[in-house]
Amino acid sequence: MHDKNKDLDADRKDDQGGRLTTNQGIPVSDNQNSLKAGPRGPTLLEDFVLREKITHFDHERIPERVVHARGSAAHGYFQVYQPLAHLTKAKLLNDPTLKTPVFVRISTVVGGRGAADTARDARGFAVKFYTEDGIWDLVGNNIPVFFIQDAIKFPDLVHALKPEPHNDMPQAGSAHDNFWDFAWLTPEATHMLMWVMSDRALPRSYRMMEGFGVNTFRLVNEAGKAVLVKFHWKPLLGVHGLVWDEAQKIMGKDADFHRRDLWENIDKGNFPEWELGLQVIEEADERRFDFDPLDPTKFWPESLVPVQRVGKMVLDRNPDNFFAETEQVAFCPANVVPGVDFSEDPLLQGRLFSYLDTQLSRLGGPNFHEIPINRPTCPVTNTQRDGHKRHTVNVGPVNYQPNSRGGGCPMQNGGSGFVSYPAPVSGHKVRERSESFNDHFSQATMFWNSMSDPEQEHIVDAFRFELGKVETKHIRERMVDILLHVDQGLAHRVAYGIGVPVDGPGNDLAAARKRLQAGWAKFGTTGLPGFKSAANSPAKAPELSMVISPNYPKDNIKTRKVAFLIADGVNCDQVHKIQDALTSAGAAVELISTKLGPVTTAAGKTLEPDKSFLTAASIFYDAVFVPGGSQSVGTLRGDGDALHFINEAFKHCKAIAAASEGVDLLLSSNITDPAAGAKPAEAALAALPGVVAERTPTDAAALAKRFIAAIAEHRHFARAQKERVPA
Ligand code: HDE
Repeated sequence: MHDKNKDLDADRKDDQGGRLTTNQGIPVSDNQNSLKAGPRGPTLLEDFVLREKITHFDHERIPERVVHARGSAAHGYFQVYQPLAHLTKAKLLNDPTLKTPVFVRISTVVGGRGAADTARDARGFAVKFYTEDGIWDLVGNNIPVFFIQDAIKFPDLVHALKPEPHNDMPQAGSAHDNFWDFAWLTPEATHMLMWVMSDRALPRSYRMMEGFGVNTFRLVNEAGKAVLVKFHWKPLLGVHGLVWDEAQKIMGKDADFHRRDLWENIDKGNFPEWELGLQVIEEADERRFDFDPLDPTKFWPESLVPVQRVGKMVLDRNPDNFFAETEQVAFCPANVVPGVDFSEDPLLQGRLFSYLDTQLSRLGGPNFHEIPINRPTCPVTNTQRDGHKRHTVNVGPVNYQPNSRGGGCPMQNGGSGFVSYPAPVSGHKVRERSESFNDHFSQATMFWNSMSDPEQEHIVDAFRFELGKVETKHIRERMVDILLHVDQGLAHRVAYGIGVPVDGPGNDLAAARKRLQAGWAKFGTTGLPGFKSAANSPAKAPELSMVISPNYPKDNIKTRKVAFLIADGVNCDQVHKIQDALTSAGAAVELISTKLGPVTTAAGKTLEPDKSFLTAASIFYDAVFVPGGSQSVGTLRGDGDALHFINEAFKHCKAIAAASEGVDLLLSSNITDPAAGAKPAEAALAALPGVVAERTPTDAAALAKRFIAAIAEHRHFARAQKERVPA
């Protein structure tokens, strides 16, 4: 195996134990005082120690990425299960003994480098494979479709999404007039809007999130036969989301929520794993579907094109230095190895140009491939030389080709090098969109129809939130017109929440279409949609739902976080037994109390809380347990933070367990029985979905088992009562 980490060892440097020098190696006598003309006098220009230090500091920042500025990354490896010679000649996809090193960066798209992790946004999912044949960058997102069909629209999309130019607000979010103005004038964005308004845009963890290559690529085998392919990353921990209220609160209480989660879990040895999935369409079948496989606003339903899981990626090492690795890494979808090739997807074609171009200025010149994290693990030999920040000292006089002085070296590889797939191309030069890209709504409707009730509810709330922040009335109205083309029920529910009147169901669609078409014609939307309805796509695709999909198993609680609320007098036996059961099932438990410092249990023993209510909140946990102990629960019942903890966990539909007197804390909270619309009696409380409440627990193992089953479900949306639970 090529080992990227061994390669990086040459560049790793630990300054511990060394003597302080300048960058020129000159020993520094005093790093606390600048050179002055007398202790109270002015600083002298000759102070090269001060000048070098300040100058270096002044230039420590580089421009942040124009999109995907905020990200976290990790090292790992990829291994294929079986040779895929029938599909591709890519070596890493043909040798199951080969562990190909990877560096993966996951990012938000819109926010700046210092923005918060849990904003509503797509997430970038960029994988750099260091293969024997050079770098392959699979630069994807956690959403399989994109807003636009043609790269020429990308700068406008990003301008509209980013903070507005006059006041630089809002940070990291799309809830503002510019974005929604662009959205109604860009009907091809409708499908992706559905994804971004869903809980997919609020991942619980980067480790519990899918990745997609989005664009269509080709795989090419040794015989030169090509297929069209979509790449998927399927997380083995399942796919889980936050809810919006929770995500917003986390933005304030821990802006680094996802970054911390990834870092801490890799640190603890909980290495995240994803399986690589392939969807393959034979070139002969390219026209068989009611979507065009080259259209990046469409996904390929798995019932039509199944996903084959072909290998596994494991992330097992945190970076050593955020700047050197995570910030300086440069991904580019144009970096492909023999066996992988591009399709004519017009969005991909534009991307092939953009990444190298932006990196030239972001990383300061044409030699950024020499930055250790970007350096291939295989040899790099060519006649490209010089330029800003060149590190390699190329020796010898020969820097041209062909040459005889150097014996013709470096030699071309001919057929064993990267040979572009000879896709037949013909046509007139035109600025046009293919007719086959014209249906902008059918898959948005399929997405909506595939959601469970709570997921639909969340999408409605998200549209109401985003459009509720839009101040320009006609933008809100036109977005309702767009949603009428997705689903009339959706449109009516959104319209109700944002005060937009809509015509009665049945006769409103034609009027909406007229209004939209007039607007699109007036403001320059090209490629007017044909409003085709899908012919051979299924009405629903179960894989779209995070709740219903069989792709996302809910059978374990590995790496979930559970809070135990304790105070002096807590039942220590219950704490230990439930804690042992949960940790044996792979969860992490944290003890939370009114303050830090030892808690004395009812049995006179000592427990050390991990956090106090000041530094912990229910939003950081997947579930909460209240052990018994009358004194402990008495204290917690008198503590607003403890009651809020329970209310909030209930409101966010998380698993809640209580034993013995712990049940009283639940009864004192604002937990509401959704059926009765009122506080439940004790018997009804224990029957609520996701609530395990036992006044006289006889068998801790049985209680833990029920609790574990409730946590594995992730959320219990059946009891959603957000209006009634103050939290
Ligand atoms: Fe990117 N994108 N993008 N993008 N993109 C960048 O490259 C661009 C698109 C994606 O962790 C930039 O080095 C264009 C789709 C990720 O470093 C830039 C178009 C998808 C990352 C750029 C797209 C992506 C980027 C900014 C339309 C999902 C972060 C900084 C034609 C498949 C990679 C940089 C990292 C970054 C251009 C559309 C994913 C400006 C022109 C679709 C994950 O070059």
